[in-house]
Formats: sequence, C-alpha cells, structure tokens
Amino acid sequence: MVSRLPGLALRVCQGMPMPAVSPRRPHGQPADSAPPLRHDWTPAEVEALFDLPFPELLFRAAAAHRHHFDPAEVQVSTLLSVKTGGCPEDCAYCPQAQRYHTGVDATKLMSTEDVVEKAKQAKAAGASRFCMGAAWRSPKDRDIPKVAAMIREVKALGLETCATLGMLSGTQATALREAGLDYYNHNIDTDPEFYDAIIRTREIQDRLDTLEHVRDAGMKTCCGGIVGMGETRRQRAGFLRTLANLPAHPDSVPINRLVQVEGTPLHGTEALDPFEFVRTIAVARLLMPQSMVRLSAGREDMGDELQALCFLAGANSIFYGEKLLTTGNPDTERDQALFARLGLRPMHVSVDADGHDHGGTVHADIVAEAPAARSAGRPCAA
Ligand code: SAM
Ligand code: DTB
Ligand code: SF4
Repeated sequence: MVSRLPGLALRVCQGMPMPAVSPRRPHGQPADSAPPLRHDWTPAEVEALFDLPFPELLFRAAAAHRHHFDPAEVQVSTLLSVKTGGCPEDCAYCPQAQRYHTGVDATKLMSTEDVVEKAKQAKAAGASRFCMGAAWRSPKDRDIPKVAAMIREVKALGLETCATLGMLSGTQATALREAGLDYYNHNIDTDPEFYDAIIRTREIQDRLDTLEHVRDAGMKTCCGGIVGMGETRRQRAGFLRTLANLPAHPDSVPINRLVQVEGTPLHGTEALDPFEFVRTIAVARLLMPQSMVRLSAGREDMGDELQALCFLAGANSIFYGEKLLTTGNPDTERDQALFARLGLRPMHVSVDADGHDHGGTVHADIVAEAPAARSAGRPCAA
C-alpha cells in the first residue's frame, strides 16, 4: 500500500485553494515592510548574523520566513538516482565517485519506463516535485534526448520536475527546458575558499557557468551545498554569502549535512554541532528570504527536535522517501508522524495543462512588491 502525507493528493491533483487564514506574516505587519532582496552581502555582515545569540537569530529568521511563506507549509520533493556511481570526479564527500571504494555499484541510465513508475509512486506517496540525479561530471549530448523523454513523462504526471546531471552547456540547458524541466540542481557545495580542499576535478567557476546557462534557459535554479565537511564558521558564512550574492537568489537552496560514507576521504570528519547546523539554516533564510530553503541530506540521523528547530529557523522543504541517491532518508511513515506532530502540511503545488508550475514559493502580493523575484524566474502564485 502506498503511504501518503495527509491531504496532499487533493492539494496537488485538484488544485484546492489555500486555507483562507494563512499566517504568512505577523499580525499588523504591512505588506510593504520587507526589505528588498540583497546581492551585496559583506563577509562581516554574514558573520555577524552567525554570531547572534541563538534565540535572536531564530527569531529574526522565523520572522523573515513568516513574511514570505506560510510557516506551516513544507515543500516535498522525492529524489531518484537515474544513473548511479562510476563518476570520474573527485568530490571528497561523494559515495558515487569511482575512485573511492564505497561499495556503490555503477549502473547504466535507467529506462524511461522505470523512472515513470518511480515517479508515479512518489506522487502517490505525496511528493510534489520529482528530482532525477545522475552521477555524471556532465551529460554527453547523446544522453540529453533520453533524459528529455523522462522529463516529459514525469511532467505529464502533474509533478514538478528537477534534474541534477552535472555541468551543462547552454545548448543542453535549453534542450532540457524545452522538455519541460522546471528546476536544475547544481550546488556550489562550499565556500570558494574551502572548495579546493573538497574538489579538484572542476573549478567553482565551472559551477557558476552552469548556473548561468540554467538561468539563461529560463529554468529555476536549485543551488546549495554541504556543511560539516570540516569548514570553519567563517567559511560557512562565505558559502551562504556566495549563494546570496549570485545574480539571482537560487529558487531552492538545499542545505545538506554531510552524510559520512565509509571509503570517502571525508569519512571520520568531526561532526558539526547541531546548533551550528540550525544557525546555517537560519542565516540562509535571512540572506535569501524568498527562496525555498531545503533541509536536505542528513535528516536520517536527526531527531525530531533538531528537525523542528530547522523548520523554526526557516527551512521549508525536504526530500521525502526512503532513499536520497545512494544513502538513506527517514522513511515516509516517520515523516508523516513528524508532520503530524509539528502541525506541518505539504505545500500546495499545481502544474497546469501547459506544464507551468504554480508553487507556493511566493505569495501573489509579495510578487507584486518584489519584481526581482520574477526576474529570478520564480513561479507566480496560482
Ligand atoms: N553529479 C552531479 C553533480 O555533482 O552536480 C549531480 C549529483 S550530486 C550527488 C548532487 C549533490 O549531492 C552534490 O553537489 C552534493 O552537494 C550532494 N551530496 C553528495 N554526496 C553527499 C553526501 N555524502 N552528503 C551530503 N550531500 C551530498
Ligand atoms: C542536494 O543538494 N542533495 C541531494 C540532491 N541535491 C541531489 C543529494 C544528496 C545526496 C546524499 C548522498 C547520497 O545519497 O548519495
Ligand atoms: Fe560525481 Fe556529482 Fe558525486 Fe561529484 S557529487 S563525484 S560530480 S556524482
């Protein structure tokens, strides 16, 4: 039997209206009180946010969250590894890099039929976005029509589509967009200053170039990284500052807590203080107030209390389903119980007949206040 998050099937499939009463912003706070989105954060400003007393930081982040979103709503994505392992890159955290002995077997690209079956299951279980990942440095041109077919069929199920396939050329990005791809995930992963300690086989500039191709093709960007890789607080601030100072804030910002996999160079790294992880979420929310901040890898080892703190700090998206790409994620029953315990609801997303998605990313009145959000390619509210 397929389990599902309460209420989601109706919300996604039938485009049910949002609740009439929505605590998106504190009582009495006028709509025009949100400061404009910034892309000029200095290191000192971001570090000062990290250094705030924990309750003050959480209060500010929660206020920013409520201003732009319903804090009871969490966007739900499901991941599928459509091509696993055998990757030529050297990312020190990654179980799929061929050069490390992690026990992950390399597979060929899955068939479209099998991907669609998994997407149907994800939708039935309550996901609104389906993200297809491939362990590639970059796709070969001959792979693009195969991935495009998957995107078209997943989109036809009424799901938002996302892919993460490595570096893309401008032509490849356009072809994926034309197939109906809504989001492209490509992470900067860490502070440019710490980057060389983690990845040597491609430059951070290569990643920024891919993000530019994705934006130019008209897709939404999903871009974040990993914390707990041995970076300092200053470098965590540098990582978030780099994201916030991009030409457009990423529409989704996945914050992964390192999943330590035996065989990778980062296995055995000292674990990050959980409160420092919550601070990272809170600062991401403050720097990129209109973005979806995703509590990504690492949830399997987090208690409900830590996840609740992350939602309080402004996280409003998760990966849902027993598996990430190759590692574990909380099982769906545990997430359903967590949502029920915290009074959270899956975020309403509908995909119309033309394949345009209408997500809960920003409220219509907020869009009107912030034209920058539109130029960043965010969906208009339904
Ligand atoms: N190969 C493509 C690429 O690197 O862009 C797409 C897949 S890659 C696995 C996507 C992201 O997963 C990485 O950028 C990284 O942020 C995250 N990731 C990979 N291994 C992880 C780990 N052990 N812990 C946390 N996040 C991880
Ligand atoms: C992202 O930032 N996190 C996801 C998604 N984008 C593709 C991947 C997490 C992978 C964790 C390790 C694994 O399962 O292999
Ligand atoms: Fe390859 Fe992506 Fe893993 Fe790096 S993160 S080794 S590029 S699959």
